[in-house]
Amino acid sequence: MPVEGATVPTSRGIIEGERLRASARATAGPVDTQDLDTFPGDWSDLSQLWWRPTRSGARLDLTLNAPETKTYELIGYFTRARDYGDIRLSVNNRPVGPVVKGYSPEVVPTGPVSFGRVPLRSGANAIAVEVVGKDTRSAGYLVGIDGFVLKP
Ligand SMILES: [Ca+2]
Repeated sequence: MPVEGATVPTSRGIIEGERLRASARATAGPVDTQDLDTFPGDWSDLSQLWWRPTRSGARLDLTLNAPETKTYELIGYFTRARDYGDIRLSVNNRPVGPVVKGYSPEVVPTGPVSFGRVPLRSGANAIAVEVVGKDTRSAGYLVGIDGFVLKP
């Protein structure tokens, strides 16, 4: 946990990945939240949704709430590390690009990844995260989701 009184950077308007845990359903692997305050990096609220599947093809279903029915730019913030996999997202059963490459020799935030403009409905929308492979250097298929931003 962050030190009380310390400034925890929280990205403006972000839907924190770690707060999507209650709605998260995975076909394989545990889904937890992970504090990232021991790593040097700019994660929102210094915490992420941490999914640990062990193979390609595993899928994580999340519910993302949109304030109104309209087209938003969907932006995701993820984590890279030496044992992370590559993922593809689908929004309401429609695949969106790009594939997010998870491998890095160090634990680092990806920064913003845009999935383009996607039509969302007011309230619950289905976000599926599928592991589609990994870098040959990666030791695993882990996935870290810092958060999402819906840009009107
Ligand atoms: Ca976060």
